Amino acid sequence: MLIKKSADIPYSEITPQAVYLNRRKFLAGIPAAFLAGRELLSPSRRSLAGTKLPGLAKSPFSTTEKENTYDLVTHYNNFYEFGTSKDQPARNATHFKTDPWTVSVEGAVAKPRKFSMDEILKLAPLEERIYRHRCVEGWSIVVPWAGYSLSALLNQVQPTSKAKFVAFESYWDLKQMPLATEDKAFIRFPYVEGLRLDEAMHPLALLCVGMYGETLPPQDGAPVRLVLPWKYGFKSIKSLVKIKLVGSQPPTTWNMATPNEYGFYSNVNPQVDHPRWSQAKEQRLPSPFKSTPTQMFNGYGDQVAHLYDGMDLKKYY
Ligand SMILES: Nc1nc2c(c(=O)[nH]1)N[C@H]1C(S)=C(S)[C@@H](COP(=O)(O)O)O[C@H]1N2
Ligand SMILES: [Mo]
Repeated sequence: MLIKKSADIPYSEITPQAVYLNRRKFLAGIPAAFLAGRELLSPSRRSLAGTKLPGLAKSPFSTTEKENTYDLVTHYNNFYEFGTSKDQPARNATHFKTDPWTVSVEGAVAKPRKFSMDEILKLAPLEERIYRHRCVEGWSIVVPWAGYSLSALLNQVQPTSKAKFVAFESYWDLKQMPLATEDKAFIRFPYVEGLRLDEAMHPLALLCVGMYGETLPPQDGAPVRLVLPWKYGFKSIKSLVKIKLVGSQPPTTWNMATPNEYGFYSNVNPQVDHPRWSQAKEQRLPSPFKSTPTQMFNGYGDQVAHLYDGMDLKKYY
């Protein structure tokens, strides 16, 4: 297999240092209340969702494919905490409280700590990354996300040699998410996901704080989520509250629910079918047809294929 190791581009080369420093200075000058407080802004025509994230750097990882509209991306969601149908999260998450918010990063690390949302926003320069996003159900979209590589956050806490995997956990509160029970949603809560440490450190793995140049709307995983473009969408865990570096493979929500259908790796693979449907083609929304060929690793193979060298991807699905 021919592999171009774009994964080895150092972070400093992706974003020029000047942009990084300006960004820090810029964000430092904005009061936390402004960054967090959507009430202070006049409502945009995109509902009341976001606060602008100015000065986003361009990313070499962006696709040039046509972006889906904000309206589609925010009204066709999987976020089972707010209901299991595609239109429910947009309606049920409207009042989701995402301020104050902290993300705890703990486990096999030298410097465990909690990060406030304000600290997360200032940790590294925010980039716009236009990624293909492929749901295991068969549909796909193209979204301009905002954030930076997850590795920037993980490096802050200094993973120890015991850290081999990373476990992620979503926010869960029955008062705000009355539909988030196993009997109503068929999965267990809190929603948990996991990656091998080298996958989590891959520069494509995005710690995402926004989309379409604004902070994330609740239905898309506010205030902070993962986006892993080479994996099926369910790996891209929303509304993150905990990240734990661990020594062995952590449990993951969809694998616990249906282990024969959803594995730990869940790399997009047109040659490995879901037991109940083919994965060879996808429905690129808003097209009503499942007519777009699905690409290996969702088209990110040049970047990520080396992570799986020597692995039987039918076995490690
Ligand atoms: N906490 C949580 N994260 C989640 C989900 C969920 O139900 N709960 N759904 C996943 C699935 S199946 C997909 S396809 C993507 C959808 O992200 P989007 O709605 O922003 O397109 O979120 C993923 N992250
Ligand atoms: Mo999904």
